[in-house]
Formats: sequence, structure tokens, C-alpha cells
Amino acid sequence: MKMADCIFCKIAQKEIPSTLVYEDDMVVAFRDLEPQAPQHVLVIPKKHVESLLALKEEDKALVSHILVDVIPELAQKLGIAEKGFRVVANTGEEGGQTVKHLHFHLLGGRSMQWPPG
Ligand code: IU
Repeated sequence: MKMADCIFCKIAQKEIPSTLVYEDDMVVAFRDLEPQAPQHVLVIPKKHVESLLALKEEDKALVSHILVDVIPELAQKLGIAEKGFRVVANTGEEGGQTVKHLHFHLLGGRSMQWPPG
């Protein structure tokens, strides 16, 4: 399930170091190297999925695990659940996706503006 040249696959496999904040059998979460908020974590599936558009029927449990279990738990753990936070999945070129391994940005610890740039 690993893509040889995918940096997030390497982070998930611990071949490249990162500041992990969460791990289970399906998911890892680590601190973004260029944080855009006081708390900025990336939640990724361990298996390589290029983007939201590449998800398949069989991935429904994975996505719901990320959204229903992992992100709310992490928001609590990072202390941003009460005041609020933002979850972003940049998808494709105009969506601003730079790393082609599905990732959910979890941002918090400051007031967010809308719309984003
Ligand atoms: P994007 O949605 O694909 O633009 O987000 C990619 C994010 O991954 C971006 O915020 C980078 O700072 C972050 N990142 C990282 O944390 N570690 C890395 O090795 C690489 C990118 I490459």
C-alpha cells in the first residue's frame, strides 16, 4: 500500500521523521512543518490514497474513522475543541493540494477567516 516516492507514505512508515501526535492501525497525524495556526496537524491514512477524488467504496470506513473518531479526539487532545477549529482537505491543483497523499489539515488556536485565500 506504499508509494515509493510519496513523502507522506514515508512519514507514515517512519522512514522520515515527523512529530507524531496520533497513530493507530489506519491513520497517523503529525505536526505540519509550516504551521498556519498555533495548532496545525495533518491527519493522513497510512495507505496511499492520492486525494478525496481517489477514495473508493472500500475507504468509507477509513474516512468515517478519520472524521468521526480521530479528528474530534485530536481536537480535544490539542485543546482546540471548545473554541473551535477548521478541517481542510485541499484537493487538486486549484484546491491548493501540493502533496498527493490524502491529508486533512486540522487547524486551531486562533480565529479563522472566511473565505480562505
Ligand atoms: P497541501 O494541502 O497539499 O498544500 O498541504 C501539504 C502540507 O504538508 C503543507 O501544509 C506542508 O507544510 C506540509 N508538509 C509537511 O508538514 N511536511 C512535509 O514533509 C511536506 C509538507 I513535503
